[in-house]
Amino acid sequence: MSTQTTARPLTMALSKGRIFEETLPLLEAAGIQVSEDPEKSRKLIIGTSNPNLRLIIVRASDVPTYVEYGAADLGIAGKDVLIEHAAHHSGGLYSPIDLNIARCRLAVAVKNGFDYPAAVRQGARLRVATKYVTAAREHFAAKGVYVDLIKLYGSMELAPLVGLADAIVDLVSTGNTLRANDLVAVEDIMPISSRLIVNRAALKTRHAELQPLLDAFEVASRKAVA
Ligand code: PRT
Ligand code: MG
Repeated sequence: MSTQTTARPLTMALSKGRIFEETLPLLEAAGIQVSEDPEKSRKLIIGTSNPNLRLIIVRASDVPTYVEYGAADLGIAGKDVLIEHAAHHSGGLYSPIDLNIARCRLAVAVKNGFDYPAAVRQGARLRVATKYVTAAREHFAAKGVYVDLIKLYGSMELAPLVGLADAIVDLVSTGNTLRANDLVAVEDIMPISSRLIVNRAALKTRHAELQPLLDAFEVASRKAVA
């Protein structure tokens, strides 16, 4: 068997913003510098100091798609994104490492003053707006609470304020967004962090190139938590 590497460098899919920012120190710990800042440059393919590694910049919710189809060999995505992706895809993804970055929690929130426990006790059918329909459906089903889920793509915080929904399921980190909109978190669903994901075929065909990178990420993410 040939030990030669394939012509295409390893390709890692990342989203701009918090995931990119929190991945930079992990890359640096692995001895990898990024050649451009995606917040400033408009480039979607970014080189690194490792000639066998390039980054592609995609929407957070598109990261699993690039990795599943093999257009990227690996990527970093939030558990929230992975849960929603898994509901519609059959699993060409391997998710070996919790990087413990971009941490937050998935929670149920309502307008200040809305008696959520009473609504649940009374068996009222709740209207819940969310981008995270799979996670929300599973949460309320496990509680035996009937909900009508309303799919939104962003700004969930607005829904209870204008009568679109009784509650939202959204990510909360500092809680500032909820407070600014007179909402309160009433139930935690799960803690969220970002995972390294790897294309299953690449894991076999490019194992020798991928393994040192996976090892470096594993070590760096453990240090980040300690
Ligand atoms: O922004 P875009 O529509 O392109 O996609 P995205 O919102 O999915 O991407 P991005 O970059 O905002 O988030 C990427 C990942 O970061 C998510 O998939 C989560 O896993 C993780 N993450 C961590 C968060 C947050 N913390 C977070 N606070 N993602 C979103 N938020 C939002 C939240 O939805 C709410 O609107 O920030 C607001 C609340 O923040 P606080 O600090 O006010 O509580
Ligand atoms: Mg966002």
